[in-house]
Amino acid sequence: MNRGIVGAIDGKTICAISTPAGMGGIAVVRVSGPEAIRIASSLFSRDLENLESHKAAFGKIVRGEEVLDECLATVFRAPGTFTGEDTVEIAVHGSTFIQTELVRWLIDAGCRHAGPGEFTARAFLNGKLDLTQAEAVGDLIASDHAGAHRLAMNQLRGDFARAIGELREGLIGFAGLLELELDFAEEDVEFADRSQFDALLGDLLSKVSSLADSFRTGNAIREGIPVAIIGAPNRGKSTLLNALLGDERAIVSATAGTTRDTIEDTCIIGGKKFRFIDTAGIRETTDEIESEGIRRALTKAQGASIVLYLFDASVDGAEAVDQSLEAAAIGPEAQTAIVWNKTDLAAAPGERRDLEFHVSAAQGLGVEELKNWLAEWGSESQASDALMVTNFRHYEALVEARSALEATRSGLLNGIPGDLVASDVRQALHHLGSITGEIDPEDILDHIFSNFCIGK
Ligand SMILES: Nc1nc2c(ncn2[C@@H]2O[C@H](COP(=O)(O)OP(=O)(O)OP(=O)(O)O)[C@@H](O)[C@H]2O)c(=O)[nH]1
Ligand SMILES: [Mg+2]
Repeated sequence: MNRGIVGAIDGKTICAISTPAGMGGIAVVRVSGPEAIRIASSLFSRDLENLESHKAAFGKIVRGEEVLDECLATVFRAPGTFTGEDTVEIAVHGSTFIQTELVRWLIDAGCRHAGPGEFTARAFLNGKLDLTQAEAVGDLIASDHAGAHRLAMNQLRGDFARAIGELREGLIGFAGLLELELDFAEEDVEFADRSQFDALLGDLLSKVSSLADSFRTGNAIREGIPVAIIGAPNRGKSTLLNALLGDERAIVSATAGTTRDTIEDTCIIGGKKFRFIDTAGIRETTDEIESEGIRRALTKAQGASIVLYLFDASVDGAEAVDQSLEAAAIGPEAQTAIVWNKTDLAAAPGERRDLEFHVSAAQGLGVEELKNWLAEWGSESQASDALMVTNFRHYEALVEARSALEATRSGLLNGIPGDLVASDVRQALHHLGSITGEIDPEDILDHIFSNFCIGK
């Protein structure tokens, strides 16, 4: 049987290299479990067993006559440790040989090699972290810009878990009232006031909904705010993509219809991550492949937070703007900016509108101004300290909880028997609990921790 990481946790002392694979200045090997201090001490030139918690000792890794390295060993005593178990962190010189040899010696001395995410899984099982915090550890390690870092820190601090906890409490209170009513059902009394019920439920629903809806923004912060670059062929979309990225990412040519598929890449502007999407030029065509490219371009524009609609100052007239915007039918969710390109060849025609930029993508003119606006837009859209869902698993659970709550509400409105309504409430509780791990089907836990790498 294939046992997941949570099922495989056996109370043994585990060890693993916790720094990235490969050679470095130093590397840290982590040992955690009841025998951690004794085993580490048995390979160390100095006694670690009497070392105070959170103190480091400088010494040598030795086994008999063999000396492996000079290193620093830090002792952390349970329960005040990351995993909640006795832990020793051994900082050795970062040679791959020393690292793997030390792990081998530790295993010979009685450790078991840690599974993926096992340190964090132990922290969760020992009540040091809830599930959202355990996931935040992974997000924090993966964060590559300020926005993602801030979200992971908020989640690690437990803000999100607290909000979910409050929702669960509200729902448990609601379930209590409902059960009270069920108990008295035979006596044909309606115990609680149904309008009060509905108000309570409406409040829970709107909170769950707004959290679920925050995923769009939260995900944009983490994965990059989607910015679609669209326009007719040859307007310089690919040239602009390259200028924004500072990289020759897309092919540029004077032939109309050069870009056929969508091309995406991210870059960080003003601490915000943006995901730029270059698309096929929009025009009437009978070419099957090009048509598909245009369909994709319009779909990307629909899903983007920002659309940069490109025009060519040397060929397009002012009237092209309204015609094109109307034809593309971009929804209200996207912020559309007009970009007049090739202003090195001709001045942009017509009155200047709000949110209109004049650039020469080929010469890099005006691109800085466009970037500044993007950075500002990013800061404004993400300024709120409101809680944001960034994790797909949480989003899914919230959507499930929302539909269970909706079923509860319509059940109550339509006079469905109370025990059926109660089962919807239980479903909602189950989904909310799955976010923080207050229910514990092992498969959910395994799914989360198996996405971690060994050493976390
Ligand atoms: N003079 C001038 N030429 C430009 C500028 N930007 C792009 N071009 C030229 O315009 C032509 C088309 O550029 P692309 O970036 O391939 O245009 P595109 O919109 O991606 O075109 P498709 O992929 O065919 O839809 C190329 O020859 C570019 O060198 C500019 O700012 N000034
Ligand atoms: Mg192109």
